[in-house]
Amino acid sequence: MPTRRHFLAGSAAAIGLAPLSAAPEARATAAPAPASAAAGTATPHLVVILADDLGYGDLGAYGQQLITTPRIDRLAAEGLRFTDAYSTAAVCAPSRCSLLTGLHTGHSAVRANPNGAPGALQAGDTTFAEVLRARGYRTAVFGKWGFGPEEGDQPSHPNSRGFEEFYGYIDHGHAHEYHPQYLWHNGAKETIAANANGAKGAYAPQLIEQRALDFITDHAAEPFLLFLTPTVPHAPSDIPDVGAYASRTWSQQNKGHAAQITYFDTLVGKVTDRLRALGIAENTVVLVTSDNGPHEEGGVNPDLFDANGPLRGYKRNLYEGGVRVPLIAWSPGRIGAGTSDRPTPLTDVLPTLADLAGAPAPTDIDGLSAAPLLAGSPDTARHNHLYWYRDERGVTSRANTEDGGRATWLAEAVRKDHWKAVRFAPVRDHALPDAQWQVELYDLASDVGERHDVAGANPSVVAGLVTLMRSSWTDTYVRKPFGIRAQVQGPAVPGQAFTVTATLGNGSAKPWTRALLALHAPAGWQVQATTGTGRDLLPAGATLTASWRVTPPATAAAGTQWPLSVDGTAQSPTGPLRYSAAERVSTVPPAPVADAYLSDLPWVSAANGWGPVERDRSNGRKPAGDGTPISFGGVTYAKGLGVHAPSEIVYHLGGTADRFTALVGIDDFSTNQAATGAVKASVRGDGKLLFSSGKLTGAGGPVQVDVDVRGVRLLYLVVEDANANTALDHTSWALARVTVR
Ligand SMILES: [Ca+2]
Ligand SMILES: [Ca+2]
Ligand SMILES: [Ca+2]
Repeated sequence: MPTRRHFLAGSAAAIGLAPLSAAPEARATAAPAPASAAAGTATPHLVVILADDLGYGDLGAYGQQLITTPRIDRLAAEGLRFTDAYSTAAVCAPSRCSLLTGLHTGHSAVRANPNGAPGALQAGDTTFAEVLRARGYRTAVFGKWGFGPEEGDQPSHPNSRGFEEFYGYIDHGHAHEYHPQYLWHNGAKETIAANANGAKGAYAPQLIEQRALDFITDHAAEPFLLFLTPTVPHAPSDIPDVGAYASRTWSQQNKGHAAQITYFDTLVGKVTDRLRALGIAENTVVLVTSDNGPHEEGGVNPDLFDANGPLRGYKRNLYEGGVRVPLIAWSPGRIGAGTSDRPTPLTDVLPTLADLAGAPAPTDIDGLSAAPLLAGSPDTARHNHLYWYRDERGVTSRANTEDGGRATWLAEAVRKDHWKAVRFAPVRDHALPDAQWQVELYDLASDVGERHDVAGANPSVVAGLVTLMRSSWTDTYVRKPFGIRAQVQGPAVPGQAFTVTATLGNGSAKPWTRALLALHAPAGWQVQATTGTGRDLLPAGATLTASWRVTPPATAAAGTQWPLSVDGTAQSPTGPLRYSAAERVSTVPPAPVADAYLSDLPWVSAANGWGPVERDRSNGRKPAGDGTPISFGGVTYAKGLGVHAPSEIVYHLGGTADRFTALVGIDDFSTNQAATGAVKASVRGDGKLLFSSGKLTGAGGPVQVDVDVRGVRLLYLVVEDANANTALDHTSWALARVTVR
């Protein structure tokens, strides 16, 4: 169905709408910042700087002897240094998902690095940017995003997840290039000419740094969130100049690695220098941390630098060295100097930022606010326990040695007080009975290096921690509605109504008042609410749902995408809120005025299970335009549509057509490979079933379609799998054609 569901906060999505055709009125509905947040000196600027693979022992403030990090060391001396901070995973993608959403790896959407398909944030994920945007924060992420797909305008893109501005890498693998051919700016690729043809003319961390510093300057007068995620010191150890390390006797990789860490330190210093130069440092909170433990990739030797300090393990291990990370909270006007040993996972970042900003946060997250601790209060909530889950295919030698050769095994860990349990499953199945897992227990109070497994002497402690592992992991974690979610029942037929539905969810802990939903459509479109759109009181956990009938004028341009936006506003105990969902609807193309093959007409929408729908050829493989001629039993057809289950193509007939005819079946492209393909084809008119093929197979041959479509406005050609196996479901609608009276 041409139905799109988005879930996002703030007017961030307005950026994604930029290339749309004329509809300036709707574009102008981008949410203004709520007045109280925009004006407030009480509302701090927020900066989160995330290093990539920076180990617990990589900073001078955490004991580093060989690499100099004077700027961060100074922040650590002036601010709050955490000795027991943790990433929620030992590799990039799951760690970053948890940081953004406040869910640990037993609940989060992305629990592993990409393996085949990229991990993606979901429409129901609420990031800290979405939370802050609702209170009027200007939001940006610069650097590595790390969640696919590598496309603009999709739910896992930063612009769809609350960040108004993005510059950097969408894709996890692309982020391994320090001299990329392009970086993304919002929804578009920006070519980096200096790196064309393998040249190393522009160092990406420096391009990213410049955007970040510009963002601070541009938004110094309003509350902002800057999420800065440079790719250093991740492998490879590329850097234009190894600086002070040139004279060392180390390998070039180790020199480059040390220089990357010092570069990160300099970057943090430039950020704080900029904040001071603008006079806003006192009212800014800066967090500096890392996504996982130190790596040993690309020839880097973490042991040379004692990159994990006193801890056991590296990136990829659930032992402390893989997940315990530096964390420094600095704010000259708000945070006193000190050290905290509170076990603090990075899931706490979302609720902490929300607390600092006076923004409601979802109650169904795993993080707890550490804002009272930053303010010096002893009354900061503590976690009952911390949980980690690992499902990785990647392996490196030191990490594998520390894991006793189990680096690719499914693993879990729990820390409760001074106890730490780690367990490994010999089969990649979380449901494996507890007795088959290999479990270890360490007493961090006396053995922070996890060298003495005391599981045998403490069976009841082990049993208790294993119970916590079991209860912490959920296959699919169902979220409570938070913020706004909209659904458009398109397409839009000029002169006819379609339905838009939106829900505002108060997933926070406190009641909201004066909750209101408002739909904004292009000028000249009629919008008629068919339900109430407001509630005086929206209690914690409650939702407000509204529907509208929206009618484009009969003169609306055909075949055009139009923006729609829904605003959900309310008053929270800490101030006004505005959540916005940006949607699009397409007006249908013109109806046919003469007999035509469908492959010669523009469609309304086309969904397909394997690459795009092909015109006048079979589906072929995944790329566009690679299909062989449409063919059944050796007979070829010059006209038609090549698809692969599951597929749905929608055409606008506008009530002008008479008959639809086609020959539908499993294409020879499939049959010539194997007898696996089996599908069911159907034709619907305005939602009414007009034709159903029964099971189609290569051996059974194609079926003739000949249906009366008089009065039908929207024609749906649907192909579904029919044997619980979508392999080789290449299906063709040969000679698909409408006749017009
Ligand atoms: Ca990393
Ligand atoms: Ca193809
Ligand atoms: Ca099938």
